[in-house]
Amino acid sequence: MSLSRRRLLGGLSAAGAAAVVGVPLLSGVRGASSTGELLPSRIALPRPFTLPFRVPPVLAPVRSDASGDHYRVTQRAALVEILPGVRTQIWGYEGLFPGPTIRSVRGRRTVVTHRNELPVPVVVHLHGGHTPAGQDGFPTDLLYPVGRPGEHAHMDGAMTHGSRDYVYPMTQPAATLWYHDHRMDFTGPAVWRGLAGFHLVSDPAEDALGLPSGDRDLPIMIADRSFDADGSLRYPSLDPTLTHTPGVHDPYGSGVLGDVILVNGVPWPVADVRAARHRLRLLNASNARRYRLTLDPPGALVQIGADGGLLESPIVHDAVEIAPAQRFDVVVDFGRYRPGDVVTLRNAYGDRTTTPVMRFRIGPAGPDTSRVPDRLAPSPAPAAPVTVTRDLRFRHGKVHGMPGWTINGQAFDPAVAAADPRLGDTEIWRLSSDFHHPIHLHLASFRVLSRGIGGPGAYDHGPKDTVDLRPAEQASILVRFTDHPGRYVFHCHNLEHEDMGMMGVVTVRP
Ligand SMILES: [Cu+2]
Repeated sequence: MSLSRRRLLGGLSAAGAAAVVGVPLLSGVRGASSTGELLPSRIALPRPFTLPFRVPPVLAPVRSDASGDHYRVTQRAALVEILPGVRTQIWGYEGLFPGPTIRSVRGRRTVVTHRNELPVPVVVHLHGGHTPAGQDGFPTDLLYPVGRPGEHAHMDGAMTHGSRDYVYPMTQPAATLWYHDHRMDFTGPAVWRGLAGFHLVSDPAEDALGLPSGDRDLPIMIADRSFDADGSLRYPSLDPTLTHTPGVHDPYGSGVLGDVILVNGVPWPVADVRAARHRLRLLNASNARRYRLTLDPPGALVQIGADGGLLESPIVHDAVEIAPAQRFDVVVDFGRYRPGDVVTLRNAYGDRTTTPVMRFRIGPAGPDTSRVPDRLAPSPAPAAPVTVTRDLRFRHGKVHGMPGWTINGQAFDPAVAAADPRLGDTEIWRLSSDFHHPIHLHLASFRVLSRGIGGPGAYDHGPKDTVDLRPAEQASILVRFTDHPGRYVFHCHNLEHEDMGMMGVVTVRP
């Protein structure tokens, strides 16, 4: 039986079971909120809201001069305490999960020297970066481990040993970006093990808005994970060395869902906050899980930014739906609560352990001069005439004779361009799906023009780099390719789908 039929039957039976036990059916024609299979933990889990929230450390530059800000990051394995009293080996940037946060200022060149002390090659992608092709982390541009040169380069890829610089011009507006591993065939397990961190871009225009800042500007990386009996991160790799055989055991080819919700690497943490406005930079760093985030007691999530930067005007939501890789910058006014109150961030798409996300404990009120102006960013420039319209179908299919995921029936081939826009051109891409596919385009942010026969959805506004396609859905995006010619990728950000073929090359012709 094919994976899709197995998955379809599994999804239907899960939906039926959900109806029987009274769990509300969620969006998606197949009755599930995420495409994937739950991988249960085999170890006792802590009670939610018992562990302290923490913000990843901000990385200090090793040098700042006229050439830009220079950083050094070593990728290595580390033993960390995620579950209380339990040691878990992670792979981390600087041995941390999440990795340290890098802060850039618009227009100031940022150079990050990555050193690979892991046992496998790595590729670093700055997700949302407007980056030259050679610096973008093409999936076969491998950085081999220190002292362990690869015997041969991957067909058609660049190759470096030990360490290399990634040079980012940062000619882009303020935004919440993130960096993560992007090696061909093995991105899912590498990110699951911890290779992900924030990269925040600021600019003077954003600074002048008066948004909550400093210790009231909180990056919030939400990622589900599962743990084995020995405390290790559990993941169903066919090849746990992550060197030869890509892919996961049946039935996880549709996506791996964990049962522990980590926020900045901490299971269901609790944060002490002042009774004042806070900016929450929500990032879904999960492999496959989608969330519908709400506050309990109910409260407004005022969206100010999307993947690629600020909205033109704030949008008030009572819930935010966030697919893998997406970012929503929201402002929450904890000043509406009384000191001593608790406010819980919940996932309406969760089930048992995946419903709670984190909790805020409201402390004393203090002076709060922050504001959320009605105008946040200028309107986007009027679109240039559209030169090409492309149809891209994201579907289950055979990949090298095995069940996998395809774009227009083709599995990823780094040597074949699935799209070849000309530099400067504006295109419309019509994307369609069978299951949930969060579609991410490198290099260029885009606008969602329509979803199905309607306009953009409630969560489609602003500059995006990842659009959340639900089952049997179609969306059109408007994208302009500027500044950088060369070879990039677009792909599903369900990382199991990406590793099993659902990626295409986009070559921007000069
Ligand atoms: Cu997908």
